[in-house]
Amino acid sequence: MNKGSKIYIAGHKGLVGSAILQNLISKGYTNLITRSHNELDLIDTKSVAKFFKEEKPEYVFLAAARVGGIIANNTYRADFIYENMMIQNNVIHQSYLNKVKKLLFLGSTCIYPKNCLQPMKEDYLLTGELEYTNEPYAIAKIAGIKMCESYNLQYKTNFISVMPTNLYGPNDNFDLEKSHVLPALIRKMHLAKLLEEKKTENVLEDLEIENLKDAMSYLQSFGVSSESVEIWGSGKPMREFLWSEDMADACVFIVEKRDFKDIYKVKSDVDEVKNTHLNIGTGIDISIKDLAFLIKKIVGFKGKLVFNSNKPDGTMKKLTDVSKLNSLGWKHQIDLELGVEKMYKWYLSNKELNKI
Ligand code: GFB
Repeated sequence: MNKGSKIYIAGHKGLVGSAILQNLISKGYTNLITRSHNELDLIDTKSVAKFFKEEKPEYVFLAAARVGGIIANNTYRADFIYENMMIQNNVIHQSYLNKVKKLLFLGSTCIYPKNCLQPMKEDYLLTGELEYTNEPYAIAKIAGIKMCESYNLQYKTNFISVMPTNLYGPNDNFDLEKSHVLPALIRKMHLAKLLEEKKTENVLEDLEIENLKDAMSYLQSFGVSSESVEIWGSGKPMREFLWSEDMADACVFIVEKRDFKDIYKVKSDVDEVKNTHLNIGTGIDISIKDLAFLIKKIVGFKGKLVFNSNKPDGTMKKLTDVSKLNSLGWKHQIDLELGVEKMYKWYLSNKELNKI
């Protein structure tokens, strides 16, 4: 990939896509193509085919996906499987037809079995039952890995699948119902702190609700008050978190410097080729309870944390084995405490972007 190569970033407004775009700009890449959802609906096969035929990108970062936290995955099960399968089928197949030199497909570590051996090595894919709450999303992402793998084997393409652990960072989704745990807890504790400090004007502004009564009943439905914040589940699940800009750095590093054959070495023609994807993470995890107390400290909320076991825990532990990634020459930079501080600062200066 050279600085003038034509590079398409699918999903450039999302958490990882926006970080990949910024990373490429900062490294001096000049020929970057993006399309908003309104300009190009990636679910629409004909529009995607037309776009690839006209633009002929040389490199593709496939960061467009329907994503969300545990409740969103469990509630919109049909949307998660349909939209993700359509997006990846369209973009991967058109990348093959239009001779894209290298494609990076982004998945998620929820592809691994619910009771997977820990830390999770790439080879543990499809060795057990999946976690129920995100099974449709995981099946779609597994199909994406298998599609890249199969195209590489049959058509000699250079499509690489990377499986990031739980990500957080600028442009994250802070919706209290649909978001992932880290942005949700930052926002909940921030709102509780505002209530604690009796700054009701700021609460209304944050929620974009005019009437205080409506705002209070909305917050109550999420267990947010001046005295306490509700944490879903038991607090016992362990999660690993990676700063999205680190993730973007890993993605650009891989596309710049590594090929499919570096990540997976085919030994002979009769070799069974599988598990050719690459984990991306820090290799360090934390319990949801400890994460909640860390966020509480950074946000400065003084009240109580209440654990609600009527909400799902999801997978109890999903820690990535990052030895393959480290052996390729990449390691994360931002540790969790610094990341949460950066994330809270980003939230405070970008609140107008957050919708309830
Ligand atoms: O981040 P999260 O929604 O996703 O939840 P998953 C992680 C853990 O945090 C779960 C707990 O045990 C939640 O019950 N949690 C506590 C909360 N309070 C909250 C809260 O206010 N909001 C949220 N969202 N969680 C998703 C998958 O799983 O992670 C996707 O569903 C994907 O498929 C993604 O893999 C990265 O880590 O459980």
